[in-house]
Amino acid sequence: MRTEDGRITSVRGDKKHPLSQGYLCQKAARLDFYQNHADRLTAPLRRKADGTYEEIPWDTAFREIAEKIVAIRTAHGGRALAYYGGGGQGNHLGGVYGRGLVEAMGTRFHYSALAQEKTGDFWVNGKLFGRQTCHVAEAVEEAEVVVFIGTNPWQAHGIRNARDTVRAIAKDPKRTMIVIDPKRTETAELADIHLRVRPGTDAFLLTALLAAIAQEERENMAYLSKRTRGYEKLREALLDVPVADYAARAGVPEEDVRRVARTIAGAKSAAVRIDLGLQQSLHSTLNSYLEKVLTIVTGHFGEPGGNALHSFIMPLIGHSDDVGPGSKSWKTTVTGMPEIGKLFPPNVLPAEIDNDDPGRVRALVVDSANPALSGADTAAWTAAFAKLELMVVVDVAMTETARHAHYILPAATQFEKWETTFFTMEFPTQMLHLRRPLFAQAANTLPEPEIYRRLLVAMGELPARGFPFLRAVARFDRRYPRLRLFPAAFGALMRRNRKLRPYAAFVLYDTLGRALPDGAAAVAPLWGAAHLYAKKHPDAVRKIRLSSRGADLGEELFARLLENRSGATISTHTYDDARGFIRHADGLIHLDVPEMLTEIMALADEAPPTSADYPLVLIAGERRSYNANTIYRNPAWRKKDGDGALHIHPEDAAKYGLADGASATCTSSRGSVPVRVAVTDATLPGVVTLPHGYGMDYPNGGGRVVTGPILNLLTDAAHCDPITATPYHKFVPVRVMAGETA
Ligand SMILES: Nc1nc2c(c(=O)[nH]1)N[C@H]1C(S)=C(S)[C@@H](COP(=O)(O)OP(=O)(O)OC[C@H]3O[C@@H](n4cnc5c(=O)[nH]c(N)nc54)[C@H](O)[C@@H]3O)O[C@H]1N2
Ligand SMILES: Nc1nc2c(c(=O)[nH]1)N[C@H]1C(S)=C(S)[C@@H](COP(=O)(O)OP(=O)(O)OC[C@H]3O[C@@H](n4cnc5c(=O)[nH]c(N)nc54)[C@H](O)[C@@H]3O)O[C@H]1N2
Ligand SMILES: [Mo]
Repeated sequence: MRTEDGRITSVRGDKKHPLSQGYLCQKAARLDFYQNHADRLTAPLRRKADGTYEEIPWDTAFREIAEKIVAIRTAHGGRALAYYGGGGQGNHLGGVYGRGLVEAMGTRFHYSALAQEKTGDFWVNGKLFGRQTCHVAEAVEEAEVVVFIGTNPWQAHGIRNARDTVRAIAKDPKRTMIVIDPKRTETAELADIHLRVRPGTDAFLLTALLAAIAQEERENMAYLSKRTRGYEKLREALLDVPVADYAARAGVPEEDVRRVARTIAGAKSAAVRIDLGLQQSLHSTLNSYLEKVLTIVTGHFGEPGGNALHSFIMPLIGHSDDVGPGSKSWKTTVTGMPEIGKLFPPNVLPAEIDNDDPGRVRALVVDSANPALSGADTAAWTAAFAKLELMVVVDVAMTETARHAHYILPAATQFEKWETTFFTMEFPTQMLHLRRPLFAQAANTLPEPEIYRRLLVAMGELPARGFPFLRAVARFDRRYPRLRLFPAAFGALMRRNRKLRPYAAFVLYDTLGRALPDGAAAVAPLWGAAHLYAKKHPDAVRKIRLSSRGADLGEELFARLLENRSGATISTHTYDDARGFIRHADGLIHLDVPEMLTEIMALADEAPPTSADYPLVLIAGERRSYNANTIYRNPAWRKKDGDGALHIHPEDAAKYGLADGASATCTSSRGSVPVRVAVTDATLPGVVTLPHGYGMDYPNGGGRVVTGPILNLLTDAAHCDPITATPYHKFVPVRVMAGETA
């Protein structure tokens, strides 16, 4: 990046970056719109009775918030407190410290955006592989056959160097790219086979694919008997499936289903990459099961060029046992939703707050999230926020969510502090990038580690003076690295003081952190993570050309991370390692998941969802060239699609009297939003689409102007997956009418 007077004047890819090798996605090129804009927060704010805000000193903010949290915890217990977010796209380091606040609040109610998309995936992983932390990578760079289901990497960039990678598959005559998507996306246009599935019918399509494989006896039986358990019952169910009917239900020709089944089964290697089109639609959790079973029954899972379990240096998720006797897991009080991967689903939070149950959620801390816009049912969120006894928002910007908070704490931006992301989900080679600050912290902002440390001190959870002895040991170690006294001293303190254990990150930050060069204190928890990682995967870590043995290996890995400004590889695994990541005691993949089998059998009697009032299906929230969740607030960052047009098929446009470029109103059972119409046959008849990441308001001509659809005015939180409460954002029944009135 080039900078001038606090501005980012140009952004280019870094050729030395081990993963991107200089590739840049369209969002990153315009980062100055994130760093500099009119809504940046520059001082702690407290809400006044009239709803406006006054600036207050940090110490006042910490004292008052701490008092209120402790009072609610004392009066009602930890179940009255909830935490939302903690690290967003590109800023995961603060989340490590946010977990400390969750502990201090005495709650397990950690809500996260991840739990409105990926908890079905985590739940299935728990069943198949033994732990919800078992997470699947996909070798799209090497696979002979690549299947993209419900994802558009061209725009969303969920795979590495997405456009180059997709183009490379398309160009290679020996490789096959299969795209399953209702829309003719940029990715689908490059596909060898595009199955234009009807929205919400992937469960039928995937079941038909598996049934075709089973009925034509194309499973890899040798693989199944060696690596899995429990296929027999699933097979019996599949043998009964009418492939032609299910294909018709999905709107896909039966020959195409059979051809894809044969292509995957006959491939030397095949990898499946999925995302929201599958996860935020009908049968979300079942879909996550079926797409994994596809590469398992064909014997590609865990084999070169297929999907494989990977390691995490800093796990993004935890494991939650099923709720029951002996389990520590919680269910939500009113809606009864269990935690999955140690996370709770945003979809139920408004209902958990907005009720008169004595056990309701009364206090909420939000960090790096904007649920007022990103959560299903915006109106429900607004009502719920008003009911809270305490709401605190930690953000860099004055967001739609922040505007409801009692206290707003301004964080330094991702370019004013050390940062990183723990989206380390590659296989076989993993990397991590610790990013250094480019600018000094703006005005009266603080980085999250400091925000949480001071809050925990104010709550009486951490000593105000820190850990002077351990700090001295850390300084001493830096002068005499050979002695290395810090690990033992740190270990002794943590063993002696049980109360400190949930706060290990803060202890490291205060001690080792202060001894690190270049103000890198916030990355100190990675020292611990590097040690644990090196201990667990010594061979994989040594393959990145590190030579130490024993505890020195973790030290060397941490040093490598600190030194490499462009990011560093941290491990190279083998496929044998990946098989070892399965956590069932027998080392096998357990295909027999009763809940999934029941849902598969029930498909036979499922009537297609139709609605006379709302004849169109809205895919509410696609990724396009100019959306970036709700992160860029200034609409000037967009070079096109300024108001996030509604895509509609020419047949429907004619039917409803909508001309290209016209104003219209899109209405669901929950609400209406004004839209601009774009007529295109990239979408299917009966299906309209709107982008996610619009609807923010921003100062303009003295007032605040909303740009594009406030999408979640249309979505209904109750319209969700039964196991995970993941919203069906990609299947919202609507009608569209000309003109701007509802
Ligand atoms: N440009 C941009 N990139 C982003 C983001 C952003 O805001 N902007 N956000 C990031 C985030 S948080 C995420 S989670 C990822 C999401 O990344 P993706 O999931 O890849 O993005 P989407 O466009 O939401 O959905 C993917 C595709 O699902 C298809 N789809 C819709 N309904 C169905 C269905 O019923 N079946 C099938 N098979 N497909 C369906 C859509 O047509 C769309 O092409 O993107 C990340 N990248
Ligand atoms: N209808 C519909 N709704 C959707 C989706 C959809 O496709 N359709 N997609 C869903 C998906 S997949 C996701 S992931 C969610 C995303 O929704 P959210 O989880 O709410 O996250 P973002 O919109 O990314 O908002 C991130 C916030 O972090 C703030 N921020 C940026 N940098 C920092 C920092 O360094 N520190 C702090 N403290 N804050 C910072 C930004 O200002 C912004 O307010 O939206 C979901 N909502
Ligand atoms: Mo997401």
